[in-house]
Amino acid sequence: STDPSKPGPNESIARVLDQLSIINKGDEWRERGYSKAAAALRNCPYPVTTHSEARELYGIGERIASKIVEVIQTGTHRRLSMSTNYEKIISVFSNIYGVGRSLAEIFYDKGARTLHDLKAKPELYNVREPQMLGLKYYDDLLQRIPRDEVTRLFEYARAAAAKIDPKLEVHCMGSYRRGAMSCGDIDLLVTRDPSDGKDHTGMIAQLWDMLKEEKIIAHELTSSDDWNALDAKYNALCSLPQPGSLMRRLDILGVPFDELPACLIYFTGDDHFNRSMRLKARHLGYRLNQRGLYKDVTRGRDGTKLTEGSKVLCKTEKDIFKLLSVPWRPPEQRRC
Ligand code: DCP
Ligand code: MG
Ligand code: MN
Repeated sequence: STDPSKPGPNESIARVLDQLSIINKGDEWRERGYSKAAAALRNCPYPVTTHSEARELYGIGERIASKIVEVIQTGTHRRLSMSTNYEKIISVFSNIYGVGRSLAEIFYDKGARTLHDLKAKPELYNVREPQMLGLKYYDDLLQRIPRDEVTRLFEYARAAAAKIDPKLEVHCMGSYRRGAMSCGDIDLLVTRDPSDGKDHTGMIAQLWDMLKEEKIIAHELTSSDDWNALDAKYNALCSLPQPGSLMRRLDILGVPFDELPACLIYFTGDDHFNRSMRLKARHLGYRLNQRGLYKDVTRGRDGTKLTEGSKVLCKTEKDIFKLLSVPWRPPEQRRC
């Protein structure tokens, strides 16, 4: 099928690379290499079948291209089939939403070996609420979300926002803004231009309540202490209101309007691109984070920050690229 909303033709290879990335957690270079390669494969609209086709993709080097060929030929990779039972179990546990490698190891050390063990005796293994949801929707949450479904969920959020205040802005960020055909979650940014004297205080909480009423948001995971803060942050599980829809992860981030340019860069990613932008800023004596670009930051000899510096006024993402002498890159090209 050529439907762009469906997961791409290299999805199964990308998944094996995801697994390799998880297995290599802690070995930052390998972990990142595999996740970059998985992303490159997901962005490739045609099926990759040979070493040279793999090599042509951005971010895939000699070594990973060979692995990809091996995955294509054997359906899995030697490192995976040889991986010990321990590694397999840790990998299954690490795939539970809200469980990192260290918690997976704790579950193992306490004697859990299967997802069923954790579900059957949550008290024994000290499984908490968010992880219980992760267990309940384990299969759903491992599925990528077709772009078209993200669009529909985004439309619900936009329609709700328009009812709250016509000037309330909702942007769909992350891999979606980068043009991905499928996304790991839905990332929404909420802000409002306060030049008419009104900001979005309290509006994210209203949006949240509306989406709960519409049965889009099914489970709240975490939220900020201050629901009314301009930078309130929420995590939830959501789904389309139609029966049979899969449960998806939703991130909502409120942003003070003056922080929008830096936050657009941050929340668009990808994380490798963000890291390179921050490094570039550092080399030029600036500091870039999700709140803004700062100048005159003084650092000690070991690189630790001595003063915060002062915020540089930026009205758009392009301003920040310009100040950092980085040629403009539209979101679709923000991959390193
Ligand atoms: N981000 C970051 N560093 C992190 C986590 C996130 O810079 N450790 C930024 C870049 C990401 C964006 O936030 O692109 C959204 O985070 P996601 O984890 O949702 O990642 P993506 O949306 O890029 O990919 P996915 O499709 O897997 O959700
Ligand atoms: Mg995302
Ligand atoms: Mn996210």
